Amino acid sequence: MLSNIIVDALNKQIRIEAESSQIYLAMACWAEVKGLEGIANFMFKQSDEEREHMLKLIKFVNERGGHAFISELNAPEVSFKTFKDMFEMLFKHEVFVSQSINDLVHISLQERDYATHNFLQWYVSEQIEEEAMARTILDKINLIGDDKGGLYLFDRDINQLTVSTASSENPM
Ligand code: OFO
Repeated sequence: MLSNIIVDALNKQIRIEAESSQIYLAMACWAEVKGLEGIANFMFKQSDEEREHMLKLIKFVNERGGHAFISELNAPEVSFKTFKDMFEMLFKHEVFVSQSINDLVHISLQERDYATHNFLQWYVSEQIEEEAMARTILDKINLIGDDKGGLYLFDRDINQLTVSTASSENPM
């Protein structure tokens, strides 16, 4: 059985994951209308992943005697100056999410809720990988600079970059 403090904290994270999904969906749409097909597909996939993160939390809360709360969401940014700005925003957002997961882990320890603490370890590893991926992408973008040919190749190759490949090998 989850304490009220844990349920509230997990519900806060459910909202953050839902907002993450919307943020990446908005990025996908921006990229798609700019003709950046590869980046758009990558963002659509990211958005789906965030929804999965949200659903995993929802199931956990409901199955352990809590009630997952589906709330209103903050509207995401829908346009960006450059694709570099967009990926910088993605990176900052992932750092923010990691901080939020850390806070959640801290609360689970304070509450002596070791089952929730154990459940959250998946999110801890996931955030390490997501931050690593965002960093890898930013490094690539900095290498490209203003080179149009570089952007073409980046847009083509970003599809191959997944969370798991970013932290192990480098396919780009
Ligand atoms: Fe849910 O991992 Fe990104 O935000």
